[in-house]
Amino acid sequence: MKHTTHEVDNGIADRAVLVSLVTPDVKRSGMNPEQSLDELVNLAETAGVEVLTTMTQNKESVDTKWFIGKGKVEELRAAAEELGATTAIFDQELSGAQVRNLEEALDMKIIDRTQLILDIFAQRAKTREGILQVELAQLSYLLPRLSGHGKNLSRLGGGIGTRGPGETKLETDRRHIRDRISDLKHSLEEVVRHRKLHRERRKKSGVFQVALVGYTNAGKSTLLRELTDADVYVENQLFATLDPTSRTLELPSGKEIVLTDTVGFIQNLPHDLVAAFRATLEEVNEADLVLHVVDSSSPTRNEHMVVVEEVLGQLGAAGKPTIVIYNKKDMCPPDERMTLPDGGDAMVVSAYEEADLARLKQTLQDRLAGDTRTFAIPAERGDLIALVYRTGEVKSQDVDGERLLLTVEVNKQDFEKHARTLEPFLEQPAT
Ligand SMILES: Nc1nc2c(ncn2[C@@H]2O[C@H](COP(=O)(O)OP(=O)(O)OP(=O)(O)O)[C@@H](O)[C@H]2O)c(=O)[nH]1
Ligand SMILES: [Mg+2]
Repeated sequence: MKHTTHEVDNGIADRAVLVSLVTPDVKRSGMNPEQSLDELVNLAETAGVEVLTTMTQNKESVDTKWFIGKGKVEELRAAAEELGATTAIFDQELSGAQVRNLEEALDMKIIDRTQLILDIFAQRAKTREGILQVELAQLSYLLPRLSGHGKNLSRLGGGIGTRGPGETKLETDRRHIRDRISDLKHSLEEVVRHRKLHRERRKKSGVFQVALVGYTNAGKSTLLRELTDADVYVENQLFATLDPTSRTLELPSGKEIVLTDTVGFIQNLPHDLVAAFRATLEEVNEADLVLHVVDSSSPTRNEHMVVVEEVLGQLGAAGKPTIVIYNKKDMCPPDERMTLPDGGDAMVVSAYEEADLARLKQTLQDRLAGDTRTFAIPAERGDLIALVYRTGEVKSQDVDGERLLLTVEVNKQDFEKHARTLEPFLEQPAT
C-alpha cells in the first residue's frame, strides 16, 4: 500500500463515531440505511479512520439545527467522551450550519459521507487530471459550507476533511477558495480539450471502444488486468481506481479493441464529484459498448446495479449497449448464482477463471463492428428476415431445412438497434 497520506497530519489518526439518521425520506429513497452505514464503516476504514462505534437514530424529520435530535447529540457527546473519539462522521449530507452547531456543541470534528468520500479520492488522486478534479470537487463542496469568518475548516485541525490531493492541505480561506476554483476550472478545460482530441483520434481510427463500469470493488480493474495483462492497481478496498486506464485487448480473431477501466460508483455519490469527474467519465459516453461489472456475491448487488444505472443516466450514457458482467461467481452462493442471467446481454463469470475470460473475449468479438454474423431464421419469419437485412450487408443466403441462413457483414449501430430481437437467432461464429 502506497497510500500513507492519512498519517501526515500530526501522525494522529481520526478516531470516529459513525452516525446515521433514518427518516421516512431515507426509507422512501429505496436506500437500505443499515447497508449504507456498513458501507460508511468501510469507507472510514479506507480513509484510515479508526471506527469506534456506530449510532443510529430513527426520527420523523431532520433537525434543522442539529441534524439529529438534541437528545441524540447528548448521547453522542457521552459516547465520544467515553471512547475518546476525535471525530463524528455522519452517513448523510449535513448543511454548513449543522456542521458548525455540532462542532461547537461537541468540540470535535464533524464530517459527512460526502466529505469522507472526497477525502478518499484526494488520497487516491495520482494523475494531473485526477488531482485537479478532486480538488475542484472538494472546494466546491466546502465553499458554501464555510462560515462567514472562514474558520470552519481551520478548526478541524488535520486528518480527514482537510487533506487535498497529494501532499497538499486544503485551502481554507473563502476568497482564496474562489480564486482557486476558477484556476482549477481553467486548467480542467485544458485537460478536457486534450482528452477530447485524443478520443476523437481514437474514434477516427475506428477502434471498437469498451468501457468497464460498475460499483466500487466489483472487479473492474481485475478484469482489465486479467484480460490484457495490464499492470493496474487491484485492491480489496473502495475506490482503488480513480483515473481511467485504457489498454488494448486482442480478440481471438486477432482484431484489437480498446478496453477502459473507470472509477467505481457508490450510492450517494457526491454530486460535486460526478460533476468534476465528467471529463473522465466522458470515456463511458464515447464507448461503443459498456461492460457493467457487478459483484455477484454482494448481498446488495441489486442496489448497486440501480446506483450504477442512475449515475450512467446522469452522465447521459443510459441507453448505451451494455453487457452485465456478474463477476466473482466463485464467491456467489450456488443457489444465488442459479438465478443470475447468463447469455444475451448478461454473463456470469469469475475474473480469475480462464474459461470465462475466453468466453468474454468471444462475446466482445461477436459485438465487434464490421463483423460477419450468421443468422438462422425460421423461413416463415419474414419480419425477422427483413430485420436482418437492416443490420448490414447480406453476403450469402442458404437454406437449412426450415431455416434460412443469412450471413451478414453487420453494421455495428444498425445491428445494435435490433440486437435484442435478433440475438437468439445468431449462429455461433467459427473462430
Ligand atoms: N473471488 C474473486 N475475487 C475477485 C474477482 N474479481 C475481483 N476480485 C477481487 O475483488 C477486489 C476488488 O477488485 P478490483 O478489480 O480492485 O475492483 P474495482 O471494481 O476495480 O474497484 P474500484 O477500483 O475500487 O472501483 C480485489 O480484491 C480482487 O482480487 C473474482 O472473480 N473472484
Ligand atoms: Mg479499480
